[in-house]
Amino acid sequence: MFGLMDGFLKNDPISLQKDILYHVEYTVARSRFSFDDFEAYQALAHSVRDRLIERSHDTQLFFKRKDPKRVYFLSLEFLMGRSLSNSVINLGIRDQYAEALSQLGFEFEVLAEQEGDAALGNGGLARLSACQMDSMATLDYPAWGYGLRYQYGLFRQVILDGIQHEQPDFWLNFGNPWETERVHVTYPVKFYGTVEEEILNGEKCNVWNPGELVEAVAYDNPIPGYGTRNTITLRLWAGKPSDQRDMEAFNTGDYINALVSRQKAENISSVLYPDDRSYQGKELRLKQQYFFVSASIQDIIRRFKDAHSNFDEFPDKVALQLNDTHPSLAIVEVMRVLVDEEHLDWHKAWDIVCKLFSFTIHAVIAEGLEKIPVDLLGSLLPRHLQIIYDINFNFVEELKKRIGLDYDRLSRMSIVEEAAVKTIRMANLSVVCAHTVNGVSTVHSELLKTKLFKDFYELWPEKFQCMTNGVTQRRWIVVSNPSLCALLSKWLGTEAWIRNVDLLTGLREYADDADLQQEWMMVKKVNKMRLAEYIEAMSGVKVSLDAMFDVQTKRIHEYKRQLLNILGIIHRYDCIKNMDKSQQSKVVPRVCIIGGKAAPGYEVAKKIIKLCHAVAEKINNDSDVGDLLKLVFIPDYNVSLAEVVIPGADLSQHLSTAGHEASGTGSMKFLMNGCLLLATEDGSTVEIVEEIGAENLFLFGAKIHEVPELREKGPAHDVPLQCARVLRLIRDGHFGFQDYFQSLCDSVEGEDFYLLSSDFGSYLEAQAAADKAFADPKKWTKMSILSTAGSGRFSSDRTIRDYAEKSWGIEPCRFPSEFDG
Ligand code: 9GP
Repeated sequence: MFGLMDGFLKNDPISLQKDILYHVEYTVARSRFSFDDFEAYQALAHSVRDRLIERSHDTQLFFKRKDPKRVYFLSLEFLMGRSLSNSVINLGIRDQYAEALSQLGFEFEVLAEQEGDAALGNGGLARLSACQMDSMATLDYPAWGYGLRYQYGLFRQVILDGIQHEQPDFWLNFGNPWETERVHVTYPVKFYGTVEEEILNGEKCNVWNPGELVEAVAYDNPIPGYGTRNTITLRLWAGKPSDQRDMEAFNTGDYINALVSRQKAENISSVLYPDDRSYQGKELRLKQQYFFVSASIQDIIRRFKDAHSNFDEFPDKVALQLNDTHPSLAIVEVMRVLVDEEHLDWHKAWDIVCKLFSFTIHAVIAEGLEKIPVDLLGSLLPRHLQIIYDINFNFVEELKKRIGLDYDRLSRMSIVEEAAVKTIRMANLSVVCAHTVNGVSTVHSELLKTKLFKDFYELWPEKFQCMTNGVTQRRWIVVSNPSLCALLSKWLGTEAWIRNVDLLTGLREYADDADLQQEWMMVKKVNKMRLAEYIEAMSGVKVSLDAMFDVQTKRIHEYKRQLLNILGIIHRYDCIKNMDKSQQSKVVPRVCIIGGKAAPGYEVAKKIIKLCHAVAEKINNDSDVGDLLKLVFIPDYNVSLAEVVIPGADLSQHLSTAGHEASGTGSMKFLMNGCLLLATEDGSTVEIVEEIGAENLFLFGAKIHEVPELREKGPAHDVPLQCARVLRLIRDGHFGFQDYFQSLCDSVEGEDFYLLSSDFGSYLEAQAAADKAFADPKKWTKMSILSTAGSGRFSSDRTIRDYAEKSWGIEPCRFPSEFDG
């Protein structure tokens, strides 16, 4: 007799085969006697999804029964990448699937390559959200992710003649087998209109009569934990027209316009904004923010009300995490619902709201903080503007009592900025309301206290916390580097590190072991081969596996200083050209790999990409240089490419001008994969140094406290000779496009805001130290082993535990282990 808790689906290879063929026939609707790789992938994905859904149902029912406090992670961006490999690994059934497929004549890896990336985010913040979802599921936390289901994710980067062009990412064109559309989970979201004061049951209240109504429909994406049956949900909202409004238009005979307005509703969730640093003042962006916030809050309140009737219990059952300021309208929305719809007294509502929110900021500089013009907010969300004014009024009154009439400080701290264009400071709103304000590295958390939110820190020091970022070892070792995964389990004698990454420190005692070193180098070689094959297929450039693979992959930004890297490459090229044969024979060969997208309107970043291509063209075709130096740009860098690039890197560069990178999480992925870092003492590097020791990486450049003074010196400071020579080569047209690149050179020889010229000397020294270490394979391999061994602190498991304990106040809620499997 079948028991309800037995699990419907079996995971032996025969059952898996049956399920795959079932989906070929009935879901993909192809004959089970004839289907190609893509169709096989689709069927495979659906069979995996069935298993995820089963677990997700069990998890939700279990949560419902236990009714724990839940955390709701609100983020406008999630950079999930591919789901197949990650899912089957977390479900613990990868080998069974591989066997099932091979009997059907398919290879798991080949089918996995058929999957496109879900790129619903720009960069660091978005990929961090994805890692954190994996950790929340694995650590059994009762969590939900909420975001937007963009129809077009981050643009595809196409390079033509070295210039970046942006093309739409039609990621849903071939369907998305992972999601489930919940046609019955929809909420109306209001926009525009007016607010009227009305008397309801003898009480004055504000009634918002919207001018536009859009329906939010839920799409659920299961996120399986590793080594647990718990599978949580990432719920993404898409816009669809509200039947109510459409009917009015249809009834008045305005058929065409009614259909056009359908289109308008879908536009809300159609496109991801592709700039990772600035979103100022765009109406559609604000609409997107409110749309996802409103639907999420309605969903959260509905779930709460299913089991509770008293809002005093709300903070005992709900923690809301604001991933940067993008979802901070949630603060205002909860206030609106509690006051206007649930008719709670203002002060009581505010008291509840202040216990709900934890706020993490990912920016470093004040200019990067989001501000919304009052006119825009007032027109789109008139009731919200009133509420913000009321929150601000109460806050400023309270503040006056605490600090007196210090008008400068009052105006700096006010949520409303009275400038030429009056704006709402979303970061101030978040800090005022949140019970915790988190930085993403120790350095960043200090900057928040001493610079960005100094006034607030002095007022509420207890609110400020550090939650050093982390990445998930499931994706960044187990999925992307299976050879390293096997080696780690062998030498540690256990796979337990996949859930408890601190166990990696156990490698330290073998760092000098000749056998481990030998195996370690073999693993690196296998991964370099995979990367070299990709490079050749993509660019036609053949690279030598004996060369050091030196990688800088991340968004292109002036502060991340890809330009410094390119100037360094030109210097290396120039040196090689001026050497005789015997000197050349001592050069450590390098393959320099750069990849990343520039925001579409960011002209300087696009010029840097062009310069990279121009330099690559010259170097790669120079027979004097041969295998001693190659430069390749990897177009359209995304999560699935990162899974190939990171394991194959020997060295990775993190060159941000000190004080500009909040954390940086790429470095953590490279570190886990035994890649040595060449970096400034910025963001998370400072903590990496604490874990692995300064002797195991290559540090260079000005320190954070030195930057202001160097900038003071300004344009007058001397450009070092080596740097000047490199710039002269560019200016003289050595790499073509002479006029086009002048402004890049001017920026270094002029203001040099990002300190390329002043850091150039120490950058070259760090590069020379890296060459020297690479020439000694034993030393290099030991450093590499110690890098992986010291990477445990940078797991998102640690980050999420920190949040759960110090900020959200939630406990694990694990589906009973007797049903694991
Ligand atoms: O620039 C930060 C990066 O340093 C950090 O690692 C990441 C995650 O905290 O967030 C980045 N910020 C953004 O992606 C957008 O502000």
